[in-house]
Amino acid sequence: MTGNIYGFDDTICAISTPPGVGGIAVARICGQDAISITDKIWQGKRLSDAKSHTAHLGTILAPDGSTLDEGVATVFRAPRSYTGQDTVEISVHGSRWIQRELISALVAAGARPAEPGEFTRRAFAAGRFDLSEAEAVADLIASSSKAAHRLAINQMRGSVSKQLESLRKQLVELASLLELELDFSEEDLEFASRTHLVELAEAVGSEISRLTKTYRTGTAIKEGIPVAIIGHTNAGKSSLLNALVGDERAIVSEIHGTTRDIVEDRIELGSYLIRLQDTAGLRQDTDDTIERIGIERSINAAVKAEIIIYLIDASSPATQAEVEAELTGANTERIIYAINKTDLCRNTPALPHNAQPIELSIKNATGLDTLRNAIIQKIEDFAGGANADLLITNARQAAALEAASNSNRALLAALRSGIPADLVAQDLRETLHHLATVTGSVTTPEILATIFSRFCIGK
Ligand SMILES: Nc1nc2c(ncn2[C@@H]2O[C@H](COP(=O)(O)OP(=O)(O)OP(=O)(O)O)[C@@H](O)[C@H]2O)c(=O)[nH]1
Ligand SMILES: [Mg+2]
Repeated sequence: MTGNIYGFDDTICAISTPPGVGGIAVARICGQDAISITDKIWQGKRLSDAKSHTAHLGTILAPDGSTLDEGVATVFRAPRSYTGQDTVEISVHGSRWIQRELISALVAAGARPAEPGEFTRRAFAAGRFDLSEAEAVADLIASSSKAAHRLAINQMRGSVSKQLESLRKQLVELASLLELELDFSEEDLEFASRTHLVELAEAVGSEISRLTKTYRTGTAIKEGIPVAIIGHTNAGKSSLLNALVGDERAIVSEIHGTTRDIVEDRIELGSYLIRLQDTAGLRQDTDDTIERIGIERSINAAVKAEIIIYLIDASSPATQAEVEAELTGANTERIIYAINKTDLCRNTPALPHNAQPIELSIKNATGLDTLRNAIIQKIEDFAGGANADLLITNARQAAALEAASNSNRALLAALRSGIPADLVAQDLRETLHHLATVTGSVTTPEILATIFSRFCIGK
């Protein structure tokens, strides 16, 4: 690759495996002198003579020339590497000392320690993938559940990019139809009917807003889906959190109003990472200021949660009116009703919409699997389906889509009002510009620096 403002001509090196001791550690060296620099610390087959995609056993020399380790060097020649540049990956024994000395030896031989995300930034600069795909690489590395992993892998393979490319094509078609109208405006000809243009812009607009709306679900899957346990005091909410987490995480007592603050823990359910929240019990008759603040927090948690588990004490059930009042504003499709302490009695209270509660006895550990499955099912209901693999999970992309959506709205208004084509074209260009920032075909060095600084060193 030739030099450019980012200085991609120098050779960088980093340990790409996690910091600390491991069975093996992998150092990555990348840049135009990657192979010759590695040869300086390498005894064995001369890597400069090695073919691309070949692995070689050899000895690695410390900066003072002594033997540091035996290891395997894999050679990737440009352009057939992750970054598109000459790259060597050296696997050594994973001691901290060896890792540190290996980097020192490479630096002494002429490489520079890599900045966070610098390998991926080079790959982006080489056109190996666009920005939304590069961001997915960071998500993939950070993914901690099957669902988050699947989303990231799909984005890395271009699910978002493909969708945007199809939108871009539709807008470009719209632009060319407008051009025609412009060229012949003198003759007062309208080549494409405005109705057709409006239809095109509407289709693009609804797809952009559909994508934008997936951001909430997308981030929930990526960062953990908030599930709040709500209910009256003493219903067994803290007991439920502890049972699902498998640990004595929250204080349990028979005293009403034990929990004052949100207690959160992460669990895996099915393919999803869940942020399970125990909350302060809801009750009217408390004068305790701290408890009232706690109750406000519970209501807030319920509003923000993707799923609410409303827990009822079978021995002292909440009335339907109370339940309805406490769940005002909550999305009814996201509520799971559960009735606890069924070991004491089996009253089934009337619930809003004739909902049937899940019967639990946390004391006897019954009903918990049914509850787990109900949670998974609720998530599948809103996050599953045909579009499950195409969700926006990145704030920068969501903001760009929001901006594209606004420009598209202005475009539609302009088209509908019948104003001249050259004025409409401006809104169209803006929409295209915002879409292009998602994939990075329009970008600035500052944006790139911010994005790639969030990566780990060595990626
Ligand atoms: N019999 C019976 N008792 C239970 C069951 N689950 C919880 N309890 C008891 O009910 C009491 C209240 O449990 P908690 O988990 O502290 O209730 P909570 O809903 O968190 O209460 P607050 O924090 O005050 O809102 C404790 O004494 C528990 O041992 C159950 O399934 N059966
Ligand atoms: Mg509690």
